[in-house]
Amino acid sequence: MAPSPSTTSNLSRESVSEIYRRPLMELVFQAAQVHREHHAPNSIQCSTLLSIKTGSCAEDCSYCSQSARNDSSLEPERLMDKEAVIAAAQSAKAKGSDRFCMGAAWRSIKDNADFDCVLEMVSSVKDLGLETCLTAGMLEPHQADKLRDAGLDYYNHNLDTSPEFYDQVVTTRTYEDRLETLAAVRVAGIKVCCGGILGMGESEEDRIGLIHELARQSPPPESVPINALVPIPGTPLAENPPLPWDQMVRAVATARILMPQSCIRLSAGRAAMTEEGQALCFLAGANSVFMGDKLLTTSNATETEDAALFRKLGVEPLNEPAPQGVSV
Ligand code: SAM
Ligand code: DTB
Ligand code: SF4
Repeated sequence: MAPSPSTTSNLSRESVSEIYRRPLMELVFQAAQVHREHHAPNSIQCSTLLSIKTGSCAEDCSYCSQSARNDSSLEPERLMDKEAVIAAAQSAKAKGSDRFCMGAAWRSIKDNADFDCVLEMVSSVKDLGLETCLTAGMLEPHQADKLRDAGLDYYNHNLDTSPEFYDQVVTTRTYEDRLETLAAVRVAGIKVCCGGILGMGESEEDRIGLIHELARQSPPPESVPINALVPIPGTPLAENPPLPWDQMVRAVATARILMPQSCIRLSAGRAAMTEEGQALCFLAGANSVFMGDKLLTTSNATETEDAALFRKLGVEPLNEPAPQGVSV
């Protein structure tokens, strides 16, 4: 069955812009109120990422270390063994993650032995009592059905930026392609994880445009990763200046106000943020992070740093970490 066209609400971009540009203290206060109405304010959803297939990707995403077109000196790796993936998921659970997100550097999923293996990985991770998430490029409706049947809870596929700026970031697949994949995920009954990247040289209007596209999906994505560009040597965006901290706070707060039920994730780029910047984002409604020393190919905030920050803020992972030395 072909996916139905994605449904969108009549949310206007002007109304998103009005929220995004409110005085910052007002904006954070309002977002914090919305956050408290819909979520436990001291609880943080923690996902762990694992790159199960790394590098040699056919797409030309200008931010990415894994594109074969970028000279990032990354060593490509074949699909990992299922046993190694299960071991990583067990360790993530013991450290306090509640969701395990597997990333494959594929342009799209193919109906082949590797996909069969990924289906087995999803089932095995699910059997550990973790939520499962996969990000593996474009997919078709029958593949989404197979993933759902294997136990996939979330599929991550990002819009990355506004429709207007998109062509300056990726040329090998269109915004429309991305929306089609998201529709297939939705129709299959898998929850949608969809967000974008800030700091790629886009304007404030583009950041507003991205949040508008996310928030007008009906229903909006259950999970919204907001990444700050991690500039990677050898990629076209390697020398981009860092995102001003207030832009991240504005984006989080606006997303929280417009997508009150969603999980808003402070994602890539967190390692470069100050503790104070992260704290303001949590106050403004971010309620999820990637936990663990590594994202897919780059470093994350370390487990030690996160434990210290969580203690200072009085926030806790949804899933209590196991006592040290205990495997679950
Ligand atoms: N190939 C799949 C895809 O593109 O959907 C999955 C992997 S891809 C690495 C997942 C997402 O990570 C991208 O859509 C992008 O938003 C984010 N990402 C990748 N490289 C990044 C970087 N250097 N900085 C920030 N976010 C990044
Ligand atoms: C998302 O939005 N961010 C994650 C996840 N979805 C797959 C990936 C971040 C990747 C950062 C760069 C890297 O480690 O390669
Ligand atoms: Fe490939 Fe995904 Fe990286 Fe784009 S973001 S180059 S699709 S791995």
